[in-house]
Amino acid sequence: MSTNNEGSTQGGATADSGSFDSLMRENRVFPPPAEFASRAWIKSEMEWEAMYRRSIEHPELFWAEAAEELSWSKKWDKVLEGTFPDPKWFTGGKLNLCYNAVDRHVEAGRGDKVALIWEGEPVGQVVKLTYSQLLVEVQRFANVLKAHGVKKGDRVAIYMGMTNELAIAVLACARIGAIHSVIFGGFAAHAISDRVKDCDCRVVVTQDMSYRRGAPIKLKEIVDAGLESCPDVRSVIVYQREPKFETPMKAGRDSWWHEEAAKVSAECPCAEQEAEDPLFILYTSGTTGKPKGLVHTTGGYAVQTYLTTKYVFDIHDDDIYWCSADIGWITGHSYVVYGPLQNGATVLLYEGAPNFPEQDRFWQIVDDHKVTIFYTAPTAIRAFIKFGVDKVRKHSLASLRLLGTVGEPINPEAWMWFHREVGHENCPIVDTWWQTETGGHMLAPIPGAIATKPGSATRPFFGIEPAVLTKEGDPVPNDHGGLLVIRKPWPSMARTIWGDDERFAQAYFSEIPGCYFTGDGARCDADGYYWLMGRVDDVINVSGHRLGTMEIESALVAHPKVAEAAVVGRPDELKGQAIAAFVSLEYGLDPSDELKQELRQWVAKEIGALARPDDLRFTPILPKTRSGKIMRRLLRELATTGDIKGDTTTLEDFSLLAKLRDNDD
Ligand code: 6R9
Repeated sequence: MSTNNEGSTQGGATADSGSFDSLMRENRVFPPPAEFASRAWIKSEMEWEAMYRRSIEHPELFWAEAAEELSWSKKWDKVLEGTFPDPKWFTGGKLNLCYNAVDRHVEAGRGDKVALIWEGEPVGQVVKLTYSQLLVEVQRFANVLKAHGVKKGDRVAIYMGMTNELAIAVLACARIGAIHSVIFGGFAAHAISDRVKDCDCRVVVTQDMSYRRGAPIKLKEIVDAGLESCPDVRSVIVYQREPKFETPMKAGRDSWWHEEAAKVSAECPCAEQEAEDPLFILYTSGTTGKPKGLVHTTGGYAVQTYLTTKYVFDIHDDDIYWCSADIGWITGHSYVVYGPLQNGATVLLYEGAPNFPEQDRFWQIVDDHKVTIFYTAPTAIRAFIKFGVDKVRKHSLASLRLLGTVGEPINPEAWMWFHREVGHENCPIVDTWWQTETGGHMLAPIPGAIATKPGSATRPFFGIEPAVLTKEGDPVPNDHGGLLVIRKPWPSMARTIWGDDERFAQAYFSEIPGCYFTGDGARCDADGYYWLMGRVDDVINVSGHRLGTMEIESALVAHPKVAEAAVVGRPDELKGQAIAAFVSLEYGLDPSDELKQELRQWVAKEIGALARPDDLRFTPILPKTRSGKIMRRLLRELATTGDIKGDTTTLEDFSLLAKLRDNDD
């Protein structure tokens, strides 16, 4: 394990716990519907087998053929050079990803096709942009960035809500070779300043506000608070989402997007990028307190996001594609923006919450826009189940032909509900396993070819060689749990952590020599299907969002009244995992309900509402081993079951056990 905390695994998915074997086995199998398969890119398991085998035996040929479906201004010399931790893909090749996502469709005469459909949260606010219109907007904004001094290789932070302009800002960066660093709009001011400083952004793009459950989220004001400690930021460009709100603007630093765009030309050539030039940085939680800025490069990322979108979503020209993830996460980067637009798809973006103004908002959107492909998170599905079946049954949903899930393991009940109530038993469900680090899908069924099993991410994508191993690196027999690793480099893998090659090598390639270590536990069944079992490190997954327990602990101990804190995940029916915090206060301070609320709120303010602890308990001291390590296993057990029955022999202070039990609320 990458952490030295005793018993630090989350969710019990360890290679040696034996707990896998007690899990119920899921035996249902759903073959691809015949009609779906008949018009799919890949029509049978036999066809898939042959392609998969070839992709593993001749990866360079396979990926070169995929790359040829995109536009390169100079062809690569070599498909793959080197290996973990530092492989290079398509070296010598030159391309521009914005050109591939936008221009080439216009040049091919498809400029009138709708590229983006934006649905605002207030009902009735819809803006559609064709590929030609998108091209104009992207060029204008690229010129705005240039006018603000942004050059190739510069980092641009983007903190926005779900708007067409967010996609435009991302594409404009790609167009001029600037490296975007999108910060999820739910993060707090502190998280913004950390990220802006870590990769030294001088320009920030934001918007005045965004709607969430009817309430305005004043994004610009959050940016202002974050930038108080970032004096190097010289320009803040603000998209005006809602003119009716007053937005504070700082003279000399802030400007309005629409005013700046009116001053520049609508033509901006694409910068020629080397295949290995960085495209973006995206921060994600790891096992330490500091989020990692994962760096993705251009060529390999373009190819794999293009190809996975084509085959896993079986995307065709007449599809209306909706991925409900925010662009602020990797899913939004790869499967709202780059993957579908490179395929020339029509992409729907929704600004707001699934339950606003009513709990059937998503289904209303599906029917209104005749969505054909719908990709969402298991946590959303579990919320829909809770809303009651009448909400979904009110709508036709007849346009849907494919469903997808991502972000966390899906429980078979939720899978079956999605299949029955949303898919009407004739839409394949693609459960896609992948990570910020992998850039694109790694395990996922090809829907016309691979039968699905509820709860399994099924088989590897082409060119991907997964394995389930013990901590020592030995293969684990079928149907036994172990650590999920990837044996060979793939094109869309992250290349490093911004400014810290060593941490990158250490975090992902030192655990099991020669392999990429995913941080996930899994088992593989006799049919070669993978079943994900959750994280095996100190990362917890709350509603499909990754959070490091150490990050939350650091936020807690930053509070003047907190002496020490430990955070663990516990199972939660709706969110997958919930956050349980154990806090010991500075000497002489008394616990109180007010303080409990204050600390929960403090974390929300420091990191963002998604990190607010669900439970917070005070304890005089934290349970530690004799060597001083926090016994998270005990805390997890306590948070999950309310008691401690497991092994406590290494506990340093046994009198603490009684106190911990007493404190159980
Ligand atoms: C794309 C994304 C990655 C972690 C990953 C795993 C979990 C994602 C999953 C899944 C089971 C799936 N995860 N997809 N677990 N089945 N289909 O979510 O990236 O935010 O980096 O999270 O999410 O634990 O390691 P990211």
